[in-house]
Amino acid sequence: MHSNGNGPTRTGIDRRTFLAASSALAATAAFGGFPGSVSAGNGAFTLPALPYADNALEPVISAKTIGFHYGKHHQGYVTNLNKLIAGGEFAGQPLEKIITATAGKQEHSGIFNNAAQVWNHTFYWQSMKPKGGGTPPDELKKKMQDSFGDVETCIKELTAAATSQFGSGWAWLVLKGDKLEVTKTGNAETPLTTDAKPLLTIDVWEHAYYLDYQNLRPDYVKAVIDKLINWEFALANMGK
Ligand code: MN3
Repeated sequence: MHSNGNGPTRTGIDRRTFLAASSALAATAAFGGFPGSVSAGNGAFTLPALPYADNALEPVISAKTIGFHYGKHHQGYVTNLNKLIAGGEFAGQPLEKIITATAGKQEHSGIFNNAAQVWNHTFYWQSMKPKGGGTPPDELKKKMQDSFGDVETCIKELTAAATSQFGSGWAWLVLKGDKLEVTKTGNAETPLTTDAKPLLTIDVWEHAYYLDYQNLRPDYVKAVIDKLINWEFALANMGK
């Protein structure tokens, strides 16, 4: 994909969209929990605020990528979901309930795909942070050692899952029973519909990295794990 640079018009629009979404959300105060309760008073879902500024993940992920990925793709899933559920049996239902109720049902595939993508992306933004990566906190480190032998093997498996997922999808660190596992899912699929509890995820759809890394998905995956991955978020999810 050819980029024509940071044209002021496009960047300006993306920033305004981002800021409008953030302030609208703050105004409704509807984002009480994570990440299921993202619906506003009228039952429609709103785009959850990013947990950091759109340039906070640079240079690993550019503000331009965040502008499209969050401002266009994530917003698009929210908008589509609202259209698809309006006036129907899923209107007003919590996001996680919609996902589990529609999973594997052909007649609801549109709702499932958009609902799961809303949830997966909110989870993905939380799975990274500026100055992330590094050594996991002790409790998570011990769990990695119990489950994989050592931290390095856990990271190696997560890297391999993210790199080898064929086509669009996600790599996940999950808790299954009392052990950690690494999994990968295609398209909008999510471990939420299984007995495994998601702890963190890496988006490996091309839109997550193509502007910054083009076809070099392994470079994106390595940089995210080394420099952005939010081990504290994974640990917090483990305890829930
Ligand atoms: Mn994505």
